[in-house]
Amino acid sequence: AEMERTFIAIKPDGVQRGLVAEIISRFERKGFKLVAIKIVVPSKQFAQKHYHDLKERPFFNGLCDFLSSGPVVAMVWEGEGAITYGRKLIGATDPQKSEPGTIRGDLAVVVGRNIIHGSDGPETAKDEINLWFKGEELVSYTSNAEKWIYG
Ligand code: DAT
Ligand code: MG
Repeated sequence: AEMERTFIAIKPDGVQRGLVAEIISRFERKGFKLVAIKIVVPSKQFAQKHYHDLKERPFFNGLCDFLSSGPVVAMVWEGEGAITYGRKLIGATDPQKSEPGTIRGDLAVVVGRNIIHGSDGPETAKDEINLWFKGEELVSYTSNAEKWIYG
C-alpha cells in the first residue's frame, strides 16, 4: 500500500456526543499519523461543496443542513493505505449494516447520524483536503513511532 493522506471529519453528532477522543484514538492506535486538525462550523454553502457529488439525492438538503448545524472536527490522517483502511475503520455508510468493531458499528445507529466522514478514494481525498485545509495547515513531521509501525 502507498503512503497517502485522507480527509476525516467528525460530524456535529459525533462532536456533541463527546466522541472526538474516541474516534481520534482509533486512527492514532492503528498507526496513522495526524497531519492536520481543526474545529469549524461549516456554512451550508460549504457543506454543499463538500457533498457536491450527492446533490441529486433526495437527502442532500437535510444532509447539508445537518453538517452545517454545529462544530465539525476536520482532520487529515496519513499512512500506508490510509484512504481505504480509514473507510474500514469507519464502517458501512448505514450503521445498521456496519460491522461491530467499526466506528459507525460501535457508536451510531442511523444513516442520517453516522458521526464521521472519510474520503472514498485518492481523488476525493485530494479534493476534500484542499477544500477544508490550506497548504500551511498540513504539518509534515517524522513520527518517532514510524520505524516501529513500518519496520
Ligand atoms: P459515506 O459517508 O459512507 O461516504 P455517502 O458518501 O454515500 O456515504 O453519503 C454521504 C452521507 O450522506 C452519509 O454519510 C450519510 C448520508 N446518507 C447517505 N445515504 C443516505 C440515505 N439513504 N438517507 C439519508 N442519508 C444518507
Ligand atoms: Mg462519501
